[in-house]
Amino acid sequence: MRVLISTILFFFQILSASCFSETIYQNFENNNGTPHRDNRDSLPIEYGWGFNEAVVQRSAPGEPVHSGTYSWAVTVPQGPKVHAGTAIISATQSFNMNFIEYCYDRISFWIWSDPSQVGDHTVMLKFFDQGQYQDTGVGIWTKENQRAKYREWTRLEIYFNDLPQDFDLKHVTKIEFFNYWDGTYYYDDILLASGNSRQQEKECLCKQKFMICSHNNDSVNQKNCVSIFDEKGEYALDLIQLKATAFTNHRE
Ligand SMILES: [Ca+2]
Repeated sequence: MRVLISTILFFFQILSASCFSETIYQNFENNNGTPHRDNRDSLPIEYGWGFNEAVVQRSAPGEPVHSGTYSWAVTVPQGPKVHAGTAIISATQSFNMNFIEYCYDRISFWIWSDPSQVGDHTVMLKFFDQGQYQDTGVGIWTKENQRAKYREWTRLEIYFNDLPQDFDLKHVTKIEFFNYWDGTYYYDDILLASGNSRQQEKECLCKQKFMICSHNNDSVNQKNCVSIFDEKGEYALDLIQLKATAFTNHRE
């Protein structure tokens, strides 16, 4: 009987430790679950990459950071507009993230903007899934009242219901950011969010039997932190299996 009670208590503790209210898509910090890239012959490392001549890297000391130690610095060159940008991968469930639409209704992010055209500007996010939008993605501009303020941190968001009905929110491979004007931009704290309180969010996730990783919590081991349970309590993704192929199969 004592063994049974101990066992029940053990699993209760595991369950308590496994439900967190915060879901980070990417915050660019060290050891946040982002898979390490084995081939380091070119920069940048793990967190994302630039395209069409955009130069990207983690922020250097003294550059704008919203929280933690690093943000993501993007320099968009002069030239054809809206063609240069950056892809960002998620810290956990990389290249295959469940946005848990039952509990979250938007993605939010912080941006520090220094465009060549001085002023406040909207930002485009492009979403890619493992279904209809695997190759082309779908681009959504932030609303008119959602503009990155000139040279100060601004929180912007995109609602999931602005995406097409057939976009697969359970299997998101990556998101990309585009700015209309050339200039320098910093991104940080990209999060899945809702209008609910932290407690409501936590209850929703636990009800759905989702485990969200918190890399600041020592009680959760690294293996659990890079994996997620589906509704049946089984692993939806094992990051360890992805490590070998993630960057050869999915990078542009
Ligand atoms: Ca950060």
